[in-house]
Formats: sequence, structure tokens, C-alpha cells
Amino acid sequence: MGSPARLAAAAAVLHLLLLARGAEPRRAPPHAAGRYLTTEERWMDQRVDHFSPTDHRQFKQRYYEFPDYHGGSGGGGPVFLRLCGEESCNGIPNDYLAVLAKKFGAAVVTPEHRYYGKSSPFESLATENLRFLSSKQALFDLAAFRQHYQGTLNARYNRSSGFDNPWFVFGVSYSGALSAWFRLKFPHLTCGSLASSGVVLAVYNFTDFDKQVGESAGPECKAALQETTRLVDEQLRVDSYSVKALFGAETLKNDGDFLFFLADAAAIAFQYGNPEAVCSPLTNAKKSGRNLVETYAQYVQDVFVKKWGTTVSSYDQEYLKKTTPEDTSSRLWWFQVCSEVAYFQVAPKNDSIRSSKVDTRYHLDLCRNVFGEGVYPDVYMTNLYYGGTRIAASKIVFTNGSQDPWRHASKQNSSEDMPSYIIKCGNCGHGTDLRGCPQLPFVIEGNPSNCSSPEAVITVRKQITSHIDLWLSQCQGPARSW
Ligand SMILES: *[C@@H]1O[C@H](CO)[C@@H](O)[C@H](O)[C@H]1NC(C)=O
Ligand SMILES: *[C@@H]1O[C@H](CO)[C@@H](O)[C@H](O)[C@H]1NC(C)=O
Ligand SMILES: *[C@@H]1O[C@H](CO)[C@@H](O)[C@H](O)[C@H]1NC(C)=O
Ligand SMILES: *[C@@H]1O[C@H](CO)[C@@H](O)[C@H](O)[C@H]1NC(C)=O
Ligand SMILES: *[C@@H]1O[C@H](CO)[C@@H](O)[C@H](O)[C@H]1NC(C)=O
Ligand SMILES: CC(=O)N[C@H]1CO[C@H](CO)[C@@H](O)[C@@H]1O
Repeated sequence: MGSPARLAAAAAVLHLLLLARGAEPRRAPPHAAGRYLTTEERWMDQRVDHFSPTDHRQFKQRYYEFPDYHGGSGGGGPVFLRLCGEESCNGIPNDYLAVLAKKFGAAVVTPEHRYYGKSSPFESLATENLRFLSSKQALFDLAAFRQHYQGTLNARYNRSSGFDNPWFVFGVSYSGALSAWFRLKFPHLTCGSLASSGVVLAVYNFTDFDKQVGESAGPECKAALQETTRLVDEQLRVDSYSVKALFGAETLKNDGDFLFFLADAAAIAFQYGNPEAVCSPLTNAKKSGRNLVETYAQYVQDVFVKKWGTTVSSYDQEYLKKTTPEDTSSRLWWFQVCSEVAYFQVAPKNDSIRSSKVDTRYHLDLCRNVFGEGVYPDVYMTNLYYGGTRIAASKIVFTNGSQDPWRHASKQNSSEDMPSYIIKCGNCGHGTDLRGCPQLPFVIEGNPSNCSSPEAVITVRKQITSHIDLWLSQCQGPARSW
């Protein structure tokens, strides 16, 4: 992640929640038929600063609603609050959540995260204007949104204003963390949460990310990736322009940006369930003595950039500095990274896949260069506020894909009140429970049939369903349990 979510897409675009580098979401998806349940925009007024007693400014927050499956007498069925994360929110994706909504007779609503897409309080994203961009403000938006939408439903069904539907919250990746944190901070507003690949632990030096890439790759592919990194580091010293040009990335003047781009190109393959896309060509090249750097460059250009829609500029600090960029998500996510959650994807001291130049210093320099002096991720305070993996809440399901480098920032141990499941398979990545395998290109309904173990996905989906069922049933009436 960069961003936990990121995809762009030339042909495909998905709306995955991606965390990939700082998190760069990728480009806005085309509205291909079937990819979304709805793309019809709605709006609500939201406060710019929920924590100031004197600042009453407002901004327009975009959202979507899909009531078609809503059941229950007089529209009393559940409402599924599906969170959008660090990217433009272009509709309600037609993935496994749609299947769940149908099963439970639930309406689905999705608000866009503040600042992203069309929900920005400011036109200029100068650092000064980003001071209201935080997970804490975003959670308060969600609480206000939840009440606003409940009011809309009550009016629609001519109900008294005190009526409350049972709500359940869903999110993947950063929005998976928000989903867990929402249940933590506003337990009276939701019956439970699903935190799919929810990155609830703010991590400063996130070396486990790179380690997981190595484990997911397996020994042979890992060795080929490491040799490629070594060769690129060497060529960079000799003739940096030529090696960058080979990857179509000669616009990246900063060597760190270039090396991060290459590191992410490998990580994203595992994150989104396409290990063979990078491992097959590299291990074949190694066996047949073909040039590893050229082979990797071809993967980066043809697959990472063209097929999956990554933009080189999203790795360019000169681009990230722009305060009115066309793609706002990269700058915005980096701000969240640099001010709140870090997840610095640094090279481990030993045995790393990525270049050792992608280190803590690189990340701190980026934060300073892009946002100015004084923007620094205080992960201690973030984890103090939410509890990290020791989050003290209840009725949250955590799910993680076994191959996903992000899973080490999620809650992987299980307790009765907060079950955690690892979906184990060769291409189980980020958000596999909702999105299937692979996630690039996007598959409608998150079909598990191409997961290397469809059973693993199906089993976890059954477990998720039974938790939702139980917690919704415990949520209503005066005997409600927490
Ligand atoms: C709500 O009341 C209005 C006006 O009395 C009526 O036209 C409408 O059909 C009612 N809607 C429902 C869902 O009962
Ligand atoms: C992160 O890594 C850097 C460089 O290795 C080190 O100086 C620093 O102490 C580490 N910080 C934490 C919080 O682990
Ligand atoms: C570094 O990694 C290699 C390969 O995994 C391992 O054999 C070696 O013991 C490690 N060294 C240290 C100091 O951890
Ligand atoms: C849960 O896992 C974390 C790290 O993954 C560990 O620090 C903690 O002790 C574990 N808690 C329990 C109750 O096992
Ligand atoms: C599954 O993979 C096969 C090829 O292996 C492909 O033809 C098919 O479209 C894929 N199905 C899904 C749902 O991705
Ligand atoms: C519930 C579950 O599958 N827990 C496993 C999660 O992953 C860790 C290792 O990362 C295992 O130790 C747990 O058993």
C-alpha cells in the first residue's frame, strides 16, 4: 500500500481496496455493466471538523444506496454499511457483499471517505487543508451518516423518528480497519463488523510486509526476485537513466521512488492473488539463463502497469507534491500514512526482497518533501487510541488471506468475541472473502472458483455468515446484548 488499496486500470479497474504503497488507489473504474450494484450519487452535509466547538463549516459527502434487497416488514430489515476506503468511491461494487445482502434482506449504503473522490472539503490539497483528514474524523462522519440515513429510511417508511434498523458494517483493508474501529467507538450504532484484511495495527517499520512477500513467493521465486533487486541496484549505480527507461519509469528522478515502484510491482502480485504473474516469468528466465532485469521489466510494463492499471506518476514525489492533482488518492493516502498509520514498507535488515534503499529514511524524507516539516506518523498515539491488535471490542470478524503481505497489520489471533480467520491458499490475498481470487482483474461476486483452494474461501464465508446471523439476531429489542 502503499495503500492498502490500489488499482487503476486500464482495462480493468477495480475498486479493490488496495493497499499498496502508500496506498494508492488506482484510477477510477469505468462503469462497466455488472461491476456495480449502483453508481447513482447521493449527498449529505457533513461537518468539516467534528471536534471543534466553533468551526461549523460543512462539506458535501457523496454516498450510494442500494435498497433492492431490503426486506423485513415496513423496511425493518438490516442495513449493511459498506465502507469505501482510500480511493474515489464510484459506486457499490457487485462482489460477495451483494450475495450477503440478498441472503439477509439488507439494504446496502456506501459513503465515500472524506477528501477522496468527490467528497473533499477543499479544492486545494495543500498540507494546511489536510488537517481534517484522519481516521478519527472519518469515523465521526460514519456515525453522522448512519444517523442521517436511518432518518431517511424512517421518513421513507413513515416511521417514528426513534425507529432503528439493525446495522452491520463491512470494510476491506484500511476501510476494514475503519469497520473494526467503528464497532469499537460506536457499538450502539452497529450490531457487528466485518474487518476483511483490516489493518488495525499502525506499524512504523513494517518489515513483516516484505518478509511476507518472500514467504508468499516461495524459495525459488524469492531468490529470483532478490537477484533481480541486486542487479537493478547495480545498474542504477552505473546508468540510472537506462535502467529506469527499461521499466518505462524514467520520469522517476528519485531513485527511492523508482525502487519503491519496483518493490510494489512484486508485492501487488501477491496482495491480489496473482503470484504466477510475476513468479513464472522470473523463475523461467532464471532456469533458461535469460536476463532477469529485462524479464522483470517486461512484467512491470505489461502486467503491473498496462494490465492492472498502475500509474508510474503515483510513485513520483514531484507528482505527490501537487495540491490539485488529477489523481488525488495517492497524495491523500500518503498524508494518512505520514500523519497517522505509517505502515512504512521498509526493507528488513536481512534477506529482503526490496532494495535496502527503501528504508525508514526514504519514507521520512518523502513525508517531509511532500507535506513539509512536522508531518510525522505517531503510531504510538494511533495504537493508543484504537488498541492495535489488542483492540478491546466485540462482535468483529477479522479475515486475512494467507499470502497477503498486509495481514501482519491485522488481528490474526482469534477470540470468542472477535473471531479471526486466515483464508489459506496459494493465491489468497487482500480481501479474498469478499473478492475471490485473483482480484485483478475484478471478478463479479468475488467468485472463489479460481482460488487455489475454493473450499478455504467457502468455509470462511460460511463462518462470516453465521456470525452476521447471530449478531443481527442479538441486536434487537430491549434484550439486546453487546
Ligand atoms: C407514507 O405516507 C405518505 C403520505 O401519507 C403516503 O403517500 C405513502 O404511501 C406512505 N408510505 C409508506 C411506505 O407507507
Ligand atoms: C525503525 O528503523 C530505523 C532504521 O533501522 C531505526 O533507526 C528505528 O529505531 C526503527 N524504529 C522503530 C520504532 O522500530
Ligand atoms: C539472514 O538470512 C539468511 C537467509 O534466510 C539466514 O540464513 C541468516 O541466518 C540470516 N542472518 C541473520 C543475521 O539473521
Ligand atoms: C495476539 O497476537 C499478538 C501478535 O500477533 C500477540 O502480541 C498477542 O499476545 C496475542 N494475543 C493473544 C491473546 O494470544
Ligand atoms: C478462472 O480461470 C480460467 C482460466 O484458468 C478463466 O478462463 C476463467 O475466466 C476464470 N474465472 C474467473 C471467475 O475468474
Ligand atoms: C484463526 C487462525 O487461523 N489463526 C492463525 C492466524 O495466523 C497465525 C500465524 O500468523 C496462526 O498462529 C494462527 O493460528
